[in-house]
Amino acid sequence: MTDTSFDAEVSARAADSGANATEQFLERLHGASGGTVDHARVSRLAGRAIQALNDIIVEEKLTYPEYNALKAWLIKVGEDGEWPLFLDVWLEHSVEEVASAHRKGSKGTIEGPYYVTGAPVLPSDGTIPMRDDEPGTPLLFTGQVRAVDGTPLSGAKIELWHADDLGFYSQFAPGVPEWNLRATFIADENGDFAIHTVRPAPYQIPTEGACGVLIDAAGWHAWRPAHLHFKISHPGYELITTQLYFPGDPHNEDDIAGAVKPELLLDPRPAEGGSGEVAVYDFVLDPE
Ligand code: MBD
Ligand code: FE
Repeated sequence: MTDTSFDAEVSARAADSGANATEQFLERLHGASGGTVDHARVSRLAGRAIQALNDIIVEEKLTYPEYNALKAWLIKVGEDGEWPLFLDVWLEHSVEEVASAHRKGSKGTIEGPYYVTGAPVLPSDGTIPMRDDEPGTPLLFTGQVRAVDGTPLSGAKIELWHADDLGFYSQFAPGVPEWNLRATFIADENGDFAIHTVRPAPYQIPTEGACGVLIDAAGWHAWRPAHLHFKISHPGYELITTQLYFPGDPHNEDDIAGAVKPELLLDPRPAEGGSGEVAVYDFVLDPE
């Protein structure tokens, strides 16, 4: 394969990934009820956002070329389907901080753009769907789901999704089987689970679209540390959306999405007598 065809393939994947993230988001939003518009709230939030931008323009003496570059870039974000990516990378961490500030249980963090519903359902002890030759270090992830008062949460749902060893998410990169590295596990009567998967690689957000243009122009990097995504839920308890990370990843300190918290670092150990690694983590849910 020549360098050019490799670039073309990576580029196609980035564009698909943005379009799919936009489509997935809108599909899920249409399922949710609309509710009535609180005009006072909209006026306050939109008014403050517009004022903040006006203040920056005046304080920084924004030029017309800069204003036009901004306009062109905003148009491109939409064309590339990268609003979910942009918002989840640069703003969602603050939304999550506000939303989970009252919690006493396990820490959450951002969902990101690559969650989908309807993954295969597996028992408490199972192997996530993967290819026969799935690259990467085998990882056994075990733990318990319980309430803040210590009650084991029998039948809790553990939804897990993550990138493969090359940093690609199924349903967002072509050529990956539909449910690869995505599943919902059902905890046993003691809230316990044992999930077989592979360790994901550090992940570079797609750099071929508008977000990549911004990253390049600003001289930033595009990296997120390797991470596993989860949604943990049980009736009567607050759902936790979270991610877990691996110690020693150089991007734990400078995650482009600002989503790493010290409580979310795993402590993987070499598997005894087997290949790969074992990591243990318990999820503690707040009552509703
Ligand atoms: C990801 O995999 C991710 O988790 C986030 C937050 C943004 C882009 C890609
Ligand atoms: Fe991710």
